[in-house]
Amino acid sequence: MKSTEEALEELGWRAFFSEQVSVEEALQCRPVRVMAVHRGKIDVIGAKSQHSIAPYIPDARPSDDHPTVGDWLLIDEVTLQPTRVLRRLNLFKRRAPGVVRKEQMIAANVDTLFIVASCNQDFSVARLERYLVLAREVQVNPVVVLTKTDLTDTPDTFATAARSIESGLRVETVNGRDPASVSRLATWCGKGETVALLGSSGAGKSTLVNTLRGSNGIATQAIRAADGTGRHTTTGRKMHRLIGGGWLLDTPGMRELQLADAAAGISEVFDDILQVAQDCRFSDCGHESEPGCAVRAAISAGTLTSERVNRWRRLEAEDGVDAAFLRKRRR
Ligand SMILES: Nc1nc2c(ncn2[C@@H]2O[C@H](COP(=O)(O)OP(=O)(O)OP(=O)(O)O)[C@@H](O)[C@H]2O)c(=O)[nH]1
Ligand SMILES: [Mg+2]
Ligand SMILES: [Zn+2]
Repeated sequence: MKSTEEALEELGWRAFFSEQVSVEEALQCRPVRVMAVHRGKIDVIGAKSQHSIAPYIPDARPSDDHPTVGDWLLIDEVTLQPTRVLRRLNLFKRRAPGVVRKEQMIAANVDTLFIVASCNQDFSVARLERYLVLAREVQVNPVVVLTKTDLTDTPDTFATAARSIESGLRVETVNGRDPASVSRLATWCGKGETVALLGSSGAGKSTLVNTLRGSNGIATQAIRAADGTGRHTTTGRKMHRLIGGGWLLDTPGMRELQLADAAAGISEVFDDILQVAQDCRFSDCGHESEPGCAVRAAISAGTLTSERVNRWRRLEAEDGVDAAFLRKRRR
């Protein structure tokens, strides 16, 4: 029979988490991992049990202390009530859509992020860049997965565009419905590994999960919406176990990913521009009409494209507004 430790490791348990649990705590509580979050209930799995429990932690504040999918929780052995969320390896968040500036947790304790996009008119470098910023911000290994290669004659055009975002970026092209084609993604889905899938609605996230699991258990979009934007087929976030022992975290497609506090991620993804900008004559150069602007010079010389520079400025501006707002609120 499997030991408790082995069973936990298959769920993604590792020293980073066990080191947070004191001896006394271990006597009264057991660790469980959050598999799904519903309204008023969360599904958790431990070494020897699974439960549906209330998600509320007494006195948890700020709201980040409440559990999200992928989290490790300690629950009371007797009452099964959660006592605390263990410190996270990482946490994916976004700015909640709408006027109110609120952050929304997407997933925690992720080893690899599959950024899923399809090889068709929905493909957008700007959108991939946003997801990549998110991955770099929380220091999770990103893999761009381009689906629907069977529906295009030129999958390489899409792959080349994606690779140009960042040198060394891992980009895989697949037919998401073909097991042989998606099998190379298994590299990231080994025992105890957690992979989160993010991307627009209709990109093929749930299809990938189904094919990797070898089942059609998850509902996927039946008919493609005529306007190409897609309806949301998946509505909740949920972890799915693979035969190989990995965990896939399926999420609903987002119409728009609004970054929250992503300055570090932006600098990493757009490092090429920042390098050039160091040579601008003024350290606070706005790269508009200032004399001695190295960024504009690079655009003229063809070493940077104005499209990429514009996308960078848009993200910087968005993030700047956000950061200023947060500073004000904290004060
Ligand atoms: N031909 C082809 N169709 C695909 C491929 N991947 C996904 N599809 C189809 O595209 C549609 C959308 O796929 P889903 O897996 O539901 O997309 P999703 O990303 O989970 O969408 P949401 O749950 O709404 O966020 C479905 O009809 C799939 O069958 C692919 O590689 N090739
Ligand atoms: Mg889906
Ligand atoms: Zn400049």
